[in-house]
Amino acid sequence: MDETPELPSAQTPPETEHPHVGKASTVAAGVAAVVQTARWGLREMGPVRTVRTLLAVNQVDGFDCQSCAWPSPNGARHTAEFCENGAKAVADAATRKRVGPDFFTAHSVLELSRQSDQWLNAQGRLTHPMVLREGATHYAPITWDEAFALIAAELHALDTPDAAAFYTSGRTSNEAAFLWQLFVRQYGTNNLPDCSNMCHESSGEALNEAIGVGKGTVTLEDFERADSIWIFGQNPGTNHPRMLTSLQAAKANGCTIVTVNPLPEVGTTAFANPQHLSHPLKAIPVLLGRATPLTDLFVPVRINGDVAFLQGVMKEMLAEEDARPGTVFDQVFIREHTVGYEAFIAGLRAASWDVIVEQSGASRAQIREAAAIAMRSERMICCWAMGLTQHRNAVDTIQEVANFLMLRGHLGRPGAGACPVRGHSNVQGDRTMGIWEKMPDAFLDRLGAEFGFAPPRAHGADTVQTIERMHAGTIRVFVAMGGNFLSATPDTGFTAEALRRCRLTAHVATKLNRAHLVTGRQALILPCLDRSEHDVRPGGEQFVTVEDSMGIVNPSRGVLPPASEQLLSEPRIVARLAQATLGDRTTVAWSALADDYDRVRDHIARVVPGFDDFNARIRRGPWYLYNAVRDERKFNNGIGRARFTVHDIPRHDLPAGQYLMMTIRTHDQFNTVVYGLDDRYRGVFGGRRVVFMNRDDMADAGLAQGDLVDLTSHFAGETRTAPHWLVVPYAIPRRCTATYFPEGNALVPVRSTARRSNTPTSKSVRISIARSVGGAPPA
Ligand SMILES: Nc1nc2c(c(=O)[nH]1)N[C@H]1C(S)=C(S)[C@@H](COP(=O)(O)OP(=O)(O)OC[C@H]3O[C@@H](n4cnc5c(=O)[nH]c(N)nc54)[C@H](O)[C@@H]3O)O[C@H]1N2
Ligand SMILES: Nc1nc2c(c(=O)[nH]1)N[C@H]1C(S)=C(S)[C@@H](COP(=O)(O)OP(=O)(O)OC[C@H]3O[C@@H](n4cnc5c(=O)[nH]c(N)nc54)[C@H](O)[C@@H]3O)O[C@H]1N2
Ligand SMILES: [Mo]
Repeated sequence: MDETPELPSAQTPPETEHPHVGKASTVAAGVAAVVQTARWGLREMGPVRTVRTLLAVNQVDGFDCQSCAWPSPNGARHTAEFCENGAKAVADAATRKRVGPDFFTAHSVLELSRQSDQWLNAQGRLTHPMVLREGATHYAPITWDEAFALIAAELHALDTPDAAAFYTSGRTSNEAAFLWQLFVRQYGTNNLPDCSNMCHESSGEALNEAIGVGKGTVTLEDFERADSIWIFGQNPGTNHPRMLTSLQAAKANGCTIVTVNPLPEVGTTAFANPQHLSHPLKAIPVLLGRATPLTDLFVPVRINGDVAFLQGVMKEMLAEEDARPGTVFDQVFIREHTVGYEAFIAGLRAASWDVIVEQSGASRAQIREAAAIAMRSERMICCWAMGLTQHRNAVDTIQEVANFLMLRGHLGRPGAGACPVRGHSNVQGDRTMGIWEKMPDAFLDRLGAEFGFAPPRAHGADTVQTIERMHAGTIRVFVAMGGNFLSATPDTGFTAEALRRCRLTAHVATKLNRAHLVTGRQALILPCLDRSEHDVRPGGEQFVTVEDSMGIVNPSRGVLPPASEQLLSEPRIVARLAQATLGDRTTVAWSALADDYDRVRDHIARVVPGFDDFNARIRRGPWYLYNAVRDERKFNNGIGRARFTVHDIPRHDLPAGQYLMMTIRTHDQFNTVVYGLDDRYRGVFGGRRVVFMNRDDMADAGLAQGDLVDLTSHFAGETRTAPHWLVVPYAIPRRCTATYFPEGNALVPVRSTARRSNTPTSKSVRISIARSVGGAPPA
């Protein structure tokens, strides 16, 4: 009988204890956040290092926080310019624990794969380049030279450069990203998938067509001036905590805040600013646990109910405009700066109230109240994140937000605009630097001219296409600059098969993760410096730069000694890989660039628009990149005008027993990096394998809190099942459910993606729920 050897597990193992459902925090941040910050810092770094490290975060002469992309204030910065979750991210990188060769000798890959995601990350910083040779059970040390030679040999063995893919996660600095895409294009492919493909790709696609800028159009100063801020599909209390400070300031200036979300997320309902603890008077309410209620109107939409809701609001506004022409819509802006208004209005008239109310999940009264706020708002900002970008019709939804802004001319004037809130701290900068599988020709022209070569023009593979091509055997070498391609991507089982079919998978990384364990025939771990660490090169002490969510370019300078002497910086890793791979074929002075990042910036200044005089300017401090919509009310989308677009309301006619599932983040994780097992704002403690359900749906299905269920997703006639989830009753609309990312990813079908942006539909998965039978794993 044939014995198939056991493969390393692509999933975190079953939890040994059930999560415990307790009282959710009623206030975001506050004293608890300060206590948590200290706890995480001390646990990973000890007292001296904690103080030293945290004081450098987001300071102009320190390093950019590794967590989210929310901007730091332009003027005076607080001594503590970070949040609880930023502190977790910093502590996670600055930890004193180490994963070196001994660790890999002691544990086989199979054994490591049986540990949880949290355990893997908690072992510490990677210190040495490691190789998993064909057939080996353990990673073994390898020299940097051998590692680069191995990748180069595998790349040379391919029939075409398009049989390799080069992934980027959004922590990569501008300098490293610029070199990375240059290397990849000199090698000969545009296969540059990135985390943005799973994140704000839909925003870029929608906005580029609608308004000619693929990014947001507001600054922090606009936040202070806005009279209404709308937050769609975003959980800032957990994922962008410093945004709460901006919202609180806006509110103090009289701004009305509308939150549109299936869940009443605590951050947007009640916030106690921990920065006020250093101010005797302001500290009193914080210490008493008293909070500023941030949201004025909460609209509990159904999952993917946003187009229906927005059309309802705009239909109310249209009725008022019909009654008193010229008083609601900005007809001058519409006439002078837009196209498509007539068709758009016809579409609104045709939309049915029954469908709007049923599909949005919002009541007529809520829609009317929202419309009243919109009609009196002179300066409106719309924010959004993954709750809008990860659906089949995500691009439509975001264009509906653009329509909403255009009606009253809220583009290109102070206090108003679009604010897609970015995730990773430099995901926006990476795109600006050319990390995209389909960079426009104008960029490729300048890149080619600067370095004297002909960049490939055929579009490359995005993240989902990379998975499909690895699975089909047409992409055979996978190299990642950061991230966790196995666990962040959809369809974990399928993606694991895809990775296993590669000849080589290689990861530049700071911490161990599951993508290092589910590998190609051979695998490499290439450990790099973290942003918090000194980077000393022959050209002196180096710094890098990042671009935040509002298009501000910031310097970032490490303050800690490197976690190991073996570590190389990301720019240096790229340079040495390029030299090993391209040899005499290259037209780039790679080692000179890696010795002095000023030289990289000089190239960037000539290739990337808006970076003229980069070196001199960054030494004067952070600056705003030019934004045609914000700065000049110009719409460079080919027609020179903002474009109204008409969209159908998506219909989710779920058969009995089926639900929509969204996959969301807890308060104790950064994407696939699980720091802890609590989600204190939602009252879940000590575990992550839960499914949130509406109480009435539970009653109809005969389920009670604490029942164990199996979840099955349904797509295009296929099913995928993931066993053993604990049912948790929650304030979530009927027929809507939620699980946590990345555990829920096994249920997201790889081919279920957003139209046009090809982003996995991680927030709309159709599932059915069945009581688990047989052995429940947790004891
Ligand atoms: N601490 C911490 N910070 C982070 C991250 C992290 O993991 N941890 N991740 C970073 C990254 S890469 C990103 S992209 C951002 C992510 O930031 P978020 O987008 O806030 O993250 P999610 O947890 O995916 O939350 C999505 C929110 O959308 C809501 N939602 C889901 N479906 C819908 C819908 O159909 N309509 C509406 N209106 N709402 C919906 C959910 O209830 C939830 O509140 O955060 C960044 N910052
Ligand atoms: N179901 C579901 N899936 C999702 C999402 C969702 O909401 N639901 N969200 C999607 C989104 S928005 C995103 S952005 C992606 C995230 O996808 P990724 O960016 O691929 O994933 P991360 O978990 O952020 O990557 C963590 C790893 O990055 C490495 N790392 C950390 N810092 C550095 C560094 O400075 N340099 C290098 N080289 N490596 C570093 C560490 O080894 C760590 O283990 O996931 C997507 N997947
Ligand atoms: Mo993201």
